[in-house]
Amino acid sequence: MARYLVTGGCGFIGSHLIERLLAAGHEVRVLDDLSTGKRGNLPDGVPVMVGDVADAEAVRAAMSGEDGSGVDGCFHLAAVASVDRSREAWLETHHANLSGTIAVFDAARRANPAGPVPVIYASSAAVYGDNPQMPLTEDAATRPLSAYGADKLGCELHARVADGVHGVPTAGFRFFNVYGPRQDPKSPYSGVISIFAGRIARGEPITVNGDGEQVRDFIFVKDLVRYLTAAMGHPRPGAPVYNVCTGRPTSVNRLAEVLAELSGRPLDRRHGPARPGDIRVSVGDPSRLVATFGMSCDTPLEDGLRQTLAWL
Ligand code: NAD
Ligand code: UD2
Repeated sequence: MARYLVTGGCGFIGSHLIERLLAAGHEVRVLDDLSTGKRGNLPDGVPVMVGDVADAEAVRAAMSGEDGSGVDGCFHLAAVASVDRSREAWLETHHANLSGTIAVFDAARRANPAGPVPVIYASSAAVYGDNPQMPLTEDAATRPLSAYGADKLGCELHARVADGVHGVPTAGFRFFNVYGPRQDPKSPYSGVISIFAGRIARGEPITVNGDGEQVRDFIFVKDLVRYLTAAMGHPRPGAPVYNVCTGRPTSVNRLAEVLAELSGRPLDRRHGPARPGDIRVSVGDPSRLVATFGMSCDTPLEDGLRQTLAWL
């Protein structure tokens, strides 16, 4: 059994990852500033250090632990996970999203007397920006449109430095649109599925931005965390990155219709203006993921949506 640090562990994806790590018998501790995460997302007894991932001292302390026990690896998920927020607070989100990642890589190289420990970190499909290739393979051109996407691309570049210069093994995962239980439906920065699911379940109207024919590749959170844990078991040289996606496109309109059908509620759909800079098509090619880890993201959208609605 191993001991891991999970940054951002009180958040949506982090809490599912921790559930899986604990079920496998691992020991976990968390560094989180509780800006969007909640302690209540985690079972009692998981130690949470409240601190900023961009604070190098806090990250070092979290990796070494109060008793100096160290860790066998780090899952790095802490970030301001919002494109909109990165527009409003450019420098502040940059600290969390890129400086925080460098702080994690830096601490990982000194985390153990035995040598650097692996870091599995969250990147994003936002690194592709407006690249219209469909589906997107990992070697498609990266051209981020947002500070969020630019910082995630920066994380991938620094992962190469971590690996090549400092011997820190890493794996980066370009998450496409993740959904599932515990994605906060009340946050204005939340994903479309949790916003629509919450509103439809309460009998409230939903607002579709633009014509609703933009498409996304929605991935169920419980599928995603299997790759993170698998990657920790098999660190690979060369700072690899992987799309985490299904390869299946779903339009925003279709999503709204399926959610209304599953919840047995009438659909009150209104159209608002298109979101500035909204990406039209974002669908990933999961071939590298499947070939490397031998499993695909197989939860059908309707099953994942049912589980999401049941949680509300
Ligand atoms: P989330 O907001 O639920 O989780 C992020 C966690 O990080 C929260 O617990 C928050 O309190 C914490 N955090 C934020 N800033 C911090 C800081 N400076 N120091 C310490 N902790 C901090 O979001 P999520 O959806 O669970 O995202 C997890 C990761 O996945 C992020 O890196 C995000 O960029 C990435 N990601 C998410 C999606 C998605 O669709 N949800 C898509 C692509 C990438
Ligand atoms: C997602 C991620 C982001 C980044 C990006 C990668 C979330 C919350 N954000 O951004 O972190 O990784 O993917 O490209 O998962 N929409 C509506 N009405 C609403 C809300 C959204 O029509 O009330 C539309 C929105 O305009 C967009 C689509 O739904 O076309 C998806 O929006 P989103 O905010 O869930 O995610 P996205 O793809 O912008």
